[in-house]
Amino acid sequence: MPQDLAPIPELYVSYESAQKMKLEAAELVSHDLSPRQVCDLELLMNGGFNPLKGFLSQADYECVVDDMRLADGRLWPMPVTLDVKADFAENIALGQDIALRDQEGVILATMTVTDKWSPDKAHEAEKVFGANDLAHPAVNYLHHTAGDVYLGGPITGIQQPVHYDFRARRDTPNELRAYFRKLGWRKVVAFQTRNPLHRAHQELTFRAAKEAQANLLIHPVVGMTKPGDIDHFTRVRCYEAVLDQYPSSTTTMSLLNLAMRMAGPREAVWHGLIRKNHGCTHFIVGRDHAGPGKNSQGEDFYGPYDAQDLFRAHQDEMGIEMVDFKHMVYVQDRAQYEPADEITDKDDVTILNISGTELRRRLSEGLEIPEWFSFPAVVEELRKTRPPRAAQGFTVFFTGFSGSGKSTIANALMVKLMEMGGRPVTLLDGDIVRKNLSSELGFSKEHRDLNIRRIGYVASEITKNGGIAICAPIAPYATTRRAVREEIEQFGAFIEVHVATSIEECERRDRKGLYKLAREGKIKEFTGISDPYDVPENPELRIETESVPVDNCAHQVLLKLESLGLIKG
Ligand code: PPS
Repeated sequence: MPQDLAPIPELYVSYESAQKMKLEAAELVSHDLSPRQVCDLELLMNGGFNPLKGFLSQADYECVVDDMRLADGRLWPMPVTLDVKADFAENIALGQDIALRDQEGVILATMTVTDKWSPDKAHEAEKVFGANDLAHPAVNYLHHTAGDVYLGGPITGIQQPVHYDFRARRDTPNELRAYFRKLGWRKVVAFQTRNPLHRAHQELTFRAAKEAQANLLIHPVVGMTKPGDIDHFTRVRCYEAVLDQYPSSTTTMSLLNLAMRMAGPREAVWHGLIRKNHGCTHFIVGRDHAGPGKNSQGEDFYGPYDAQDLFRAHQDEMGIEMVDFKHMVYVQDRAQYEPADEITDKDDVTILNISGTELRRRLSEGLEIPEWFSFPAVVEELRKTRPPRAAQGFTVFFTGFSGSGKSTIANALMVKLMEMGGRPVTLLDGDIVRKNLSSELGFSKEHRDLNIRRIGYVASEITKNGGIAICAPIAPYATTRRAVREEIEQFGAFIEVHVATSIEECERRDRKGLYKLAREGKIKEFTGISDPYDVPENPELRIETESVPVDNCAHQVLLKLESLGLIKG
């Protein structure tokens, strides 16, 4: 397929016009873009999403959802829509210009609103992602994060979103096109990735380039990838370490600020169109390209080669050729990587492989990662960001009735952990938090939830930064505890400890005299007396305190932490 390196249309106005527009746009009603919308807007403005000229109109949206095409018939597999809250949309009239601001409030673009509609999200999920299943990250986003109304219309670009990181590694489609022109790269094969590169990837990308007799563009996504992925800062440092492994001047790397949707086959076609816009002639599509993991039934959302099939069916129209991914394995006897399907003496040689799960296990337990699998510099970076469990931050979250003994046990645990040393320890006790963080809150469901979410936020920051957070609120609602768990588990372990002292025993002890007042109706909404408590169903640990000394209760927690590998005995 012929390479096209002529400049691609961008949606930016000239510098002078932009200065003028910026002043005028300050008067417009403005929409604060979500992180995903900032990514989308950048690629709209710089031509990465060519031929789109703005966020999709309703007619384009409906055709894209149902047929993977714009209303004029051109191939476009992914709805790129501006979702907003219904109350914001209510005050927007068709034909009105709005300003689009980034998260700091900088005006990046204006949009003339030509369309406004409430999408059928379940239908969008079925058609675009293959199932209306919340286990799919983009379906979950659609239902739980995206606004209920979509606005469509053409964009006028004022300025690019600002990036402070890896600036020299970020290129617009036109910058890459100019680079390829300058170096005379007539064929370029792009490799899309959201994971660190190990030796197998280096081998397969090198082979793909050789096969297509092309130069190689490592084109990692640094916008938004699958929740739980390794952060892009670490990944880019890893990619930089691997770049030296390619023959010099055959390969380059550029960062793509795309917000992925993990839409498998449709996403592969989308990725191909985006790379075509960046001046590439070939694109590597692997097994389960942009796969979102398992659905709520524990099955894969897409077949392993669905993405390759859909890409192949459209590649002529797209003008970019697929290079299918070879599954590379390490043949120990020959000390080299080979495509699994080309090994004819499988029974006579030893084939080695380390899966993603095994790699994570080795990292979390601080075990060896062999040189045949990855490059020492990559492993070093990964070890920094995924230290062994015994060096990671974690949260111990006590829950139970007032007077159950949470604070006493939490205090004892804190002292024991401080005696052991190694990581900073912070205690977020119910009473302390209510004095310092939540002094204006009462005990309604809404206020209790807010209180627990604040504790969860602070604990997640502590956990992220390698510390130990010990929380000891009542936290009566299971859904709120679950939300806090999810927030914290992105960064480290969450150990829920149910201090299971019965309400009768708490009332008998009545250390603060509150139960008496609650019985007399002088304190309202008192947990266990006049307010509910959801007993944790599957806490990591349940402690009975009635005839067990505090020291022993704290010791039970320590034993649990030890068994989870979070502390060393
Ligand atoms: S919650 O539900 O998690 O937000 O509660 P928490 O922040 O842990 O605060 C509980 C402490 O506040 C005192 N207190 C009450 N508890 C329960 N219900 C009502 N209505 C209430 N009013 C005041 C009580 O002393 C709790 O302290 P602890 O340490 O749990 O005994």
